[in-house]
Amino acid sequence: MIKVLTYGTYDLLHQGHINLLRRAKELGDYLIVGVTADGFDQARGKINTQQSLMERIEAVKATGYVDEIIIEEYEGQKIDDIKRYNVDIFTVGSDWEGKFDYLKEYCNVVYLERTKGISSSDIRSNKRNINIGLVGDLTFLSKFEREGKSVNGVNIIGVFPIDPTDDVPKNLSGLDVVTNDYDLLLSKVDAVYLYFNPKLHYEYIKKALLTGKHVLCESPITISITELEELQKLAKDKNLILMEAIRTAYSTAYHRLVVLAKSGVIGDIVSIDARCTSLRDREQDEKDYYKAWTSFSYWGPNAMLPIFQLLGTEYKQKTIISRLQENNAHYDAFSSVDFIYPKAVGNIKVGKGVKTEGHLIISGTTGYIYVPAPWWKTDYFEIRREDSTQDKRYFYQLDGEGIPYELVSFAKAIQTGKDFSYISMEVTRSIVNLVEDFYKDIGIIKI
Ligand code: C2G
Repeated sequence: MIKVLTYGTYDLLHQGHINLLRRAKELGDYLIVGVTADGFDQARGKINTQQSLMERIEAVKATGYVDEIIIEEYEGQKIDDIKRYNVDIFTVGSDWEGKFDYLKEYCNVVYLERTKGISSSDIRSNKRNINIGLVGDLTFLSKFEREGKSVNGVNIIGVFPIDPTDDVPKNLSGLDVVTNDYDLLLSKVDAVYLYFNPKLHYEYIKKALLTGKHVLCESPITISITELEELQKLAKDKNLILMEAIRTAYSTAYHRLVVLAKSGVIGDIVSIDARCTSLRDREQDEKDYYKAWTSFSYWGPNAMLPIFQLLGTEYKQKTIISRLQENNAHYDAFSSVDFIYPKAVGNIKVGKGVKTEGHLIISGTTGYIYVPAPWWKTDYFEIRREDSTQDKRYFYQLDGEGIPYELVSFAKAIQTGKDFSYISMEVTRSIVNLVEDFYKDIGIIKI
């Protein structure tokens, strides 16, 4: 009996896949198909598969050509599978020509001609194809474009440098629409991404929503709850998406850490310590109207994220302590916030005028999670215990800083009208609440 083996994602199964499976089966007597697991697809850069693994398996089964289905989960598995299942022929489409010649050591390798003119990517991008315009600080937007352009079906087509004196970096100057006219940008896109001084967010978001455009906005969305509620209502009334952007929430390692911690691996969570600092020229910060984040508004949302996501937003008490810049009552060079919960505490330390270790430590009753600096863009964390032989390390592929996943969620939300955000409404509200207190100087201890 000749055993044939092939692999694939088989997202939105189409004629190309069906032809391949039919011809693969014709090569022998028994066809085994390895369907790629989501985690492995993500690791190899396929991040916006539309269907779940089960849906894809069902579709492959339904072709009727397949005798056995296995799941592909790790790099190098093909060699193991060929040996394990006594495979005679490995086959794959001609788009992989030459790539699997190393398997010839174990079995025959056949590249079957790929069906022209059809692909999952085409089907996906016909479905969505969302044109996005970037607005704000070009240094960051340049990075956003580099990471975000890999996302299938999302086209970053324009940029509006909010500060007219900014030089447009190379990768942005090549976009279709480079303009100092916000209205013009809005007229050319389906959605905007905003990254600039949060004090100015409100008017830009409102204008975008009023012109029927979806908005992805860097956190904090606004600096007042009233404004947040007004904008959320406006978005809802107009069937538009208004989504908060904190890329850490979308990075694989951070997301896994949150679900692990919630599942009780370190017992009850008793304390969370999150620190984020980045030294910056303070004078520049104060002058820079469009980029004038305070330490609190710049780092606060990111640092509060694990506290609100793991301990909830119902804290009993909070204390904000800010060390202010001399002669400037509004610029905090450093802030520390304590949150007191019924059975736990959270502390953040943030600063642009101070440097400290940027770690995240989540302490529980049976152990703690340690994420080394810079935890907000880590690919790695550890679970540590009293008995250090029980320590465990977790490594993940870092796909940029989470921007591609954030964009995929945004695009899915636009497409389906459903909420795909990794950040709950309560967390968004609580962040704005704190930022509002900060800007309005409510209950802040100044030093
Ligand atoms: N295919 C084809 N014609 C198309 C599209 C795809 O013949 N128009 C083939 C591919 O060459 C592959 C199979 O269908 O053999 C599944 O395609 P995908 O779902 O895109 O999976 P792919 O990423 O190519 O997976 O490591 C090898 C991979 O597992 C193959």
